[in-house]
Amino acid sequence: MPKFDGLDYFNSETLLSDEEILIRNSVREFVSEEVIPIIEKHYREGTFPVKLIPKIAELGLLGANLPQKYGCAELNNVAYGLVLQELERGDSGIRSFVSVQSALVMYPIFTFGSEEQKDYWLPLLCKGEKIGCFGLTEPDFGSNPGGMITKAEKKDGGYLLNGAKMWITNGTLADVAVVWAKLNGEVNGFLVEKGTKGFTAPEMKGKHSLRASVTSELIFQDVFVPEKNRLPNTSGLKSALMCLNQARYGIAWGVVGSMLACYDSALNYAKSRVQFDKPIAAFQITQEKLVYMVTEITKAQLLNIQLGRMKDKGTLRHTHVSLAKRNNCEKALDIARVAREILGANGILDEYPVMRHSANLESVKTYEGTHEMHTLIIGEDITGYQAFS
Ligand code: TGC
Ligand code: FAD
Repeated sequence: MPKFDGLDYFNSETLLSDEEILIRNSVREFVSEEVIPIIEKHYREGTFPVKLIPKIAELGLLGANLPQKYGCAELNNVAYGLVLQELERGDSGIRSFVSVQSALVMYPIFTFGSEEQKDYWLPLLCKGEKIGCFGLTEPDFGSNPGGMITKAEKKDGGYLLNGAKMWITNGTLADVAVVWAKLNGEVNGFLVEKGTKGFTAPEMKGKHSLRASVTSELIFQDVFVPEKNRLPNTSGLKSALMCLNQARYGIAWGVVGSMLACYDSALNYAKSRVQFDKPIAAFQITQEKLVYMVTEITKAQLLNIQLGRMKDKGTLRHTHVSLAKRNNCEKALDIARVAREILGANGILDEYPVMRHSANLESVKTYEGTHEMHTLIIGEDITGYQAFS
């Protein structure tokens, strides 16, 4: 396979430190050598490549922006973003796995957990010895998680959990689920361990998107959760939404990886495919499509670096993350579709990564807040009018 050099039309590398470039390049190499050769087979078979988990952990990619105290790499947020960008060049399912483990399981334990919970879970999750999932969405409450009906009732020594979650990434694989449920009407976070009586996590089948990722239901029937497994520092729905900011941040970076994969495929194809005695790259309409891709990739790269620097400085607001997630997902999906056009009929084959990225991006544009929800979140921020209820 030819070496992947990425695209850097505006020399955005000059905005990165040597360490950030080194980290990006080592993940890029890992993806070229270990992910791309196997991913189509997993996608076709609808399986997640679990054998990559120890390698991902060994590279320090799980909870990579969390403290070294727990065994994590303690990267800054730009380096963390670059990791996710490179992983998603391989497949959104691989980035999703890492996003969920890092942003939606390790982050809430780190932020809302007790010292005992942090000391026990974070090192195991960082080493990939335990896998986690995040249960917020329910069959009847997707964009509006505040309406959730999953309920916790106080009992001696703990809580009784009843309800169901749906569309949960890593659910069936997970040793521990971060579950959001209402206790006396207020949303709280709980750690529900695999094997707990009354708790099941059947895998959902029939996906045309994110096929190399496990998506599950979580079902709770009188599940007893001991007091030590409640996240003590959560305060209402806002705590769950804080976790979403971390994951949305990772998605804003990740989808640039999909854009790069699609652009690279389309450019190479356009230069080598001859019609009417010319490479199709020599036709103006093809050039317009390639220029569109380069423009949107460049804008997203610059947006992400500023987003990351703001996150590191502590000046990032959740509405900034919404803007980046919304824009980058939409542009990534547009780029995937345009790349498919350039490849003509070949674009639908799994010999090329384009259709897989395109199908994946339908989920990525939907999860972690749909395009419409992010429009309304930003709309409220700039007008002061809340328009989603
Ligand atoms: P609302 O009244 O607006 O807000 C309640 C409180 O929370 C504050 N807030 C946030 N805080 C931090 N981060 C955010 N993103 C926040 N958004 C809101 C807000 O200021 C308020 O604070 P306070 O102090 O005034 O109490 O709440 P609402 O119930 O009206 O809902 C707001 C809405 C619709 C924006 C929110 O529910 C939402 O974002 N909905 C989208 C749902 C979503 O994104 N679900 C994602 C599920 S997880 C997932 O998809 C994982 S995919 C993983 C993978 O595989 O990669
Ligand atoms: P709905 O909320 O029913 O929305 C349907 C449509 O209506 C959308 O277009 C939406 O934008 C629009 N809509 C809704 N309300 C409004 C409004 N007020 N104004 C305008 N339009 C509106 N969730 C988790 O908790 N954990 C996970 O790990 C997880 N992983 C996922 C993995 C995959 C592959 C997928 C596809 C989803 C995953 N999700 C997960 C769920 C995801 O977060 C939800 O699908 C998402 O939040 C949207 O909810 P919904 O699908 O129920 O759509």
